[in-house]
Amino acid sequence: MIKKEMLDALNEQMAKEIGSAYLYGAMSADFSVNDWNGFAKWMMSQAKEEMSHGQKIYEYILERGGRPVFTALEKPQESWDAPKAAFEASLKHEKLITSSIDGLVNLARKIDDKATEYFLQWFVTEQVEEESTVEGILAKFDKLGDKNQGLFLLDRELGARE
Ligand code: OFO
Repeated sequence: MIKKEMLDALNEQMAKEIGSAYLYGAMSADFSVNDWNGFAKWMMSQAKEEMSHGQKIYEYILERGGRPVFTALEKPQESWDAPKAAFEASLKHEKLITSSIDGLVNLARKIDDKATEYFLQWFVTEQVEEESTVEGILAKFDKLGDKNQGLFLLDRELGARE
C-alpha cells in the first residue's frame, strides 16, 4: 500500500492535471469566441490530454490501494489579450507542472517508493514534450511578427491537430 505522504502528493498532482484541463478549456473557449477556431481546437485537444493525465494518476492511486480524492479547483483566467499571450501563459503553466512532477520524483526517492518513482518517469518525459511543443509554437508566433496573414495560417495549421 502506498504511503500517505505520497498518496496526498499524487492526489494534489491529479488536481493539477485536471486544473490544466480547466485552464486549457478556458483558453479554448476564449479562442472560440474570438473566432480563432484552429487555436481553439488545438487547445481543446490539449485539455483532453490533460484529463487523461489526471486519469493516469487516478488509476495508479487505485492500483496502489489508495483513494483518489477530488478537491475544489481554482477558476481559471477567462480571457487573454492575444493568441500568443495564451500560449505564453500555457508555457509558464507547463513549467510549473514540470517542477511539480520533479518534486514528486524527489519525494518518491526520499521515501524509497520505487514503484511511484518509476510510474512518474512517464510524466517526466511527457513534460519535456509539452514544453518543447509550446516553445515551438511560440517560435512560430515570433516569426510572424505582427503579420495578420501569418496568424491566420498558424491558426489553420494548429487546427489540423487530431
Ligand atoms: Fe499534464 O502535462 Fe500539461 O500540465
